[in-house]
Amino acid sequence: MRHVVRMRDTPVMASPLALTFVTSADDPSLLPRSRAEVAIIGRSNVGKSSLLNAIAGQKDLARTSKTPGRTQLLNCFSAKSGGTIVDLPGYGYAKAPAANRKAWRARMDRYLREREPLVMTLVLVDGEVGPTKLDVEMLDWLRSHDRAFTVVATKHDKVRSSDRERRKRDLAAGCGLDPKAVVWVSAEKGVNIARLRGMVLAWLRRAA
Ligand SMILES: Nc1nc2c(ncn2[C@@H]2O[C@H](COP(=O)(O)OP(=O)(O)OP(=O)(O)O)[C@@H](O)[C@H]2O)c(=O)[nH]1
Ligand SMILES: [Mg+2]
Repeated sequence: MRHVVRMRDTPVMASPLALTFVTSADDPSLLPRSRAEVAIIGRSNVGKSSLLNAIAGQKDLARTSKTPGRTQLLNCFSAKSGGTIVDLPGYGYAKAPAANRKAWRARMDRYLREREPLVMTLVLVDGEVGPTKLDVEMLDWLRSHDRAFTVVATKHDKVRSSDRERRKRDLAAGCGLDPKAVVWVSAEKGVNIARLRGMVLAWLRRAA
C-alpha cells in the first residue's frame, strides 16, 4: 500500500503538533491548496475531534461533543510544519434525516475520491464498541478505491486491562487487519498520542 508509515519506524513526538483552524467547508472544492493532507474519519462520537485536540495539545481546537453528529462540515486545519489535517463529519448518526445522510455520503465520496493532497486517511474505530457495519463498509470502500488508510482504535482507557489483548485481536480481525497494524489511542489519557503525532508528521512531510 502507498504511504505506509509503520508505528515502530517513526519517532515519537512529545510536543504538540502546532495546528491552526483554516476553514469549514461543505464541499471539498472549497478546501485550500495543501502539500499533503491527512483525513480523520469515523462514525459519529468515535472521538475524531478529541483525537485532533490531543494531537494539537489544544483543548478546544476542534469542537467535541457528547451529542453525536456535531461535526457536519469538512473542518480543515493547517500544520505549522506544512500540510493540512481534515476532521470529517461522522457517519452513522441514526437521528440524522435520510436526506442529510445522503448528502454526507456524496460529500465523503467526492472528498475521498478527488482530494489530491490526501496521503492518509485515519479511520477511527471505537475501541470499546469494535468495528461497526459502517466502519467495515468504509474500510472496504477505501480498499476498493486504493486509498491509503490506517485504523486508529479510540478510547483505550474504556477497555478493561484484562480484556485488552483479546479486544485488540478481535478489533483487528473485524477490520481485516493484523493487530500490529492498528494504533490504539486514548485522547483522554494520552495513550500513544505522541506516537501518532510522529506518524502524522511523517505523512504530512510527504508530497501527495
Ligand atoms: N473515555 C474517553 N472518552 C473519549 C475519548 N475520546 C473521546 N471521548 C468522548 O467521546 C465523545 C465524542 O467525542 P468527539 O471527539 O466529539 O467525537 P467525534 O467523532 O468528533 O464526534 P462527531 O463530531 O459527532 O462525529 C465525547 O464525550 C468525548 O469526551 C477517549 O479517549 N476516552
Ligand atoms: Mg467531531
